[in-house]
Amino acid sequence: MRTQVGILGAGPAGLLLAHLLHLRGIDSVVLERQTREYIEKRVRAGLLEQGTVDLLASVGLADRLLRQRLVHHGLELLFDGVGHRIPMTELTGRELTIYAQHELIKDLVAARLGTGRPLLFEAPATDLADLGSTPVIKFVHNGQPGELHCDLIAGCDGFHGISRLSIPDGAVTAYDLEYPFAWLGILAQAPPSAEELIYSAHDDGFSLHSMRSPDITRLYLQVGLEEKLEEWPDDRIWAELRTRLARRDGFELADGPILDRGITALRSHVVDPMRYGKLFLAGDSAHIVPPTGAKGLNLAVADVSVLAAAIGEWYRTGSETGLDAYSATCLRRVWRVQHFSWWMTTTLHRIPGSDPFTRALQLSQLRYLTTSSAAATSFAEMYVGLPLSKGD
Ligand code: RFL
Ligand code: PHB
Repeated sequence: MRTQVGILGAGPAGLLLAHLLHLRGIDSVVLERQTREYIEKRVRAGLLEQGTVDLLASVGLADRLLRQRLVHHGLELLFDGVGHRIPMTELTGRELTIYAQHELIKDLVAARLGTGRPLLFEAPATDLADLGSTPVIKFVHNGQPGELHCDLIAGCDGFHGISRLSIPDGAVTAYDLEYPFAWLGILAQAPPSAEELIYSAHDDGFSLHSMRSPDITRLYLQVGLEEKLEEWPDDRIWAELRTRLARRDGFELADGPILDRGITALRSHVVDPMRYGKLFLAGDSAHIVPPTGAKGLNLAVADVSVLAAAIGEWYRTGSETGLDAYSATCLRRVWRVQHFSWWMTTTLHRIPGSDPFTRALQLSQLRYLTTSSAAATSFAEMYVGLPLSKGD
């Protein structure tokens, strides 16, 4: 098989890139390790920046999203039993969208299949070769080994993919930070108990009230790194959520059947540069942020908008300027977002083993954020998302 751009992974990065390239008349093949059913059900992100939504709408991918999304104009920071609203739209002029990642994946898969161009499921890439000259992706499909010859490879295969691992030792620098806690996330058949997101910095640990629709709540609890789902029966989850979301003005957390549950470790990770020869990394394969700032999917979208423009320029004019600038352009945004995600994480979580001084600093920072409009505006600017770079 031969194509112009070989794309590893049918997550948001890979599928959106395929679409943006198609609109530029560039051919691609998308290889996905999992089944279609699996990726269309995988519960993950929920919060999209306005820049992400605007981009999706501008390329015809947001029809269902714009009909079904929930629009938010603020969020609440809860500490010391009191909730403080940050009016995001008032401070920035931008709004936030709640729309489940797996719904977006369904829209992106449908758009790709609608073009008639290849998207192979259960087709894991197993090896990348000749990355400096004429790249080849080795993969398996229907039990048969295959080879995909291409001009360029887009490694959109997430943190556990093979692209990043195919780069020889020493060719890139990896920055990595692991946090001493994890998130237990549930999806519940229950109406949201508040109209907006609530980020709670409770003494017992962080928790987050989010949602997917008027009937479905998404909730998270900070848990220990070693904890297992079996240690968290439903009653314990709800009791802990009630404790951590409690407030002096009274708050009734609606509960209901738990539809999905999972534990995710938190990490920060950056690969620099996001390129090796003809292999370009995008999304989670190049960087991971802890979910506290809700940035991972949005960063993946920002990467591929830059990459699609650079690849388009290369095919159109032969100029490598955009391709050469790809990594540095993306990494400027990535590091800003890394800082924001790390800062939100370390401000809102209980740091195991930390002293009262650390806790006092956290609370002081939260009081500052919720009483100074300058501090709140800076926070809001990052939370709603930086504009996508020009020329995307
Ligand atoms: P993905 O989504 O991981 O997709 C990679 C795809 O590559 C496939 N793959 C392979 N395919 C072929 N051959 C191989 N060898 C392969 N190896 C892997 C995988 O099966 C997969 O389908 O990466 P991508 O596209 O870069 O997208 C990144 C986002 O999925 C991720 O950053 C977000 O989910 C992060 N995230 C959030 N981001 C937000 O912007 N807003 C949020 O509110 C938000 N909340 C979250 C989150 C992530 C979470 N978890 C579970 C990590 C909440 C949580 C709990
Ligand atoms: C979610 O709805 O899944 C979500 C929202 C905000 C976050 C993280 C996850 O910061």
